[in-house]
Amino acid sequence: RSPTKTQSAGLFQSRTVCLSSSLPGDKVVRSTSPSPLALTLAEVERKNPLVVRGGRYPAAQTARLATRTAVIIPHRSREHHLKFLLYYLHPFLQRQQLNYAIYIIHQAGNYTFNRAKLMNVGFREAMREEEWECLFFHDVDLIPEDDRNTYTCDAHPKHAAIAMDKFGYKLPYKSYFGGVSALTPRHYLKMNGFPNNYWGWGGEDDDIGIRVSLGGMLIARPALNVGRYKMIKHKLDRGNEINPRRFNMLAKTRQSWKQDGMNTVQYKIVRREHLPLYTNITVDIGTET
Ligand code: BGN
Repeated sequence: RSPTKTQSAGLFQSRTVCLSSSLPGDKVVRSTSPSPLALTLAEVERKNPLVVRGGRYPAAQTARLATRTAVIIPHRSREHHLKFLLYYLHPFLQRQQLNYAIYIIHQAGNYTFNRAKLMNVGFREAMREEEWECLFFHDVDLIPEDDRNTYTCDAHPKHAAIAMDKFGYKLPYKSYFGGVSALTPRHYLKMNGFPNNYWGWGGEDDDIGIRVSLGGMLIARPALNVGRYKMIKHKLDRGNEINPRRFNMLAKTRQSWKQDGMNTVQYKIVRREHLPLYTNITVDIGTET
């Protein structure tokens, strides 16, 4: 198959689409499907008849050869974004003939959001279900634009979201490791997973980037014209306020990474649901200590 551009640009092209329905000044979208405000999960299900319970695609024809990739998506109160991501991601992953599953790691309660800790939960809970070869740690609001951006792992941890529209399709800074990254279980354990103590917005992705090098690894990246993503516009969420401690914490990663990460993560699973389009794991990750 020759690689092609995905259709993901279509939804956003040539008009301003404000996907957060609560924002004032929403433009009414008249043309083409899907209409951002009308898209339903049932519609996404209808378009993906080969996806089975838990949001899995067994890639039957090539099952023995296909890479087994788990996509881990931390989430809270972004149902609208999730719907769009699933709309694009399922067909995208199927075109790549992967043996995949999508895991939504839902933070229970109202305490400040903790993206990196939710990733640690996702890693452990996904690996409990299957021996995944590659894990994609994926923000809910990023839509891949190019089919050549394969959701498989490299010899080193891969930073996939290197060209986001909001940063003018280039890296905002050289060591940036946010948005979407891909690690094998071996990579993940080598760097003791992700930090558990970043509550609120900012810094955790920089910490993860530092851990990659502390774990003796490099950062792999796709080409700039391949690692392209559209970000669904939104405001800073309530419950995900900017973390004022992030500068101090980042200065100490070198001292703290071995005592904080996969070897210390604590949580309680509230619910595990194998829904038609994804596995939903609701988790109580506690609060800041
Ligand atoms: C950086 C943030 C990242 C964020 C990117 C892109 C910090 C730590 C202080 C040096 N890092 O500034 O977390 O992903 O911007 O928005 O705030």
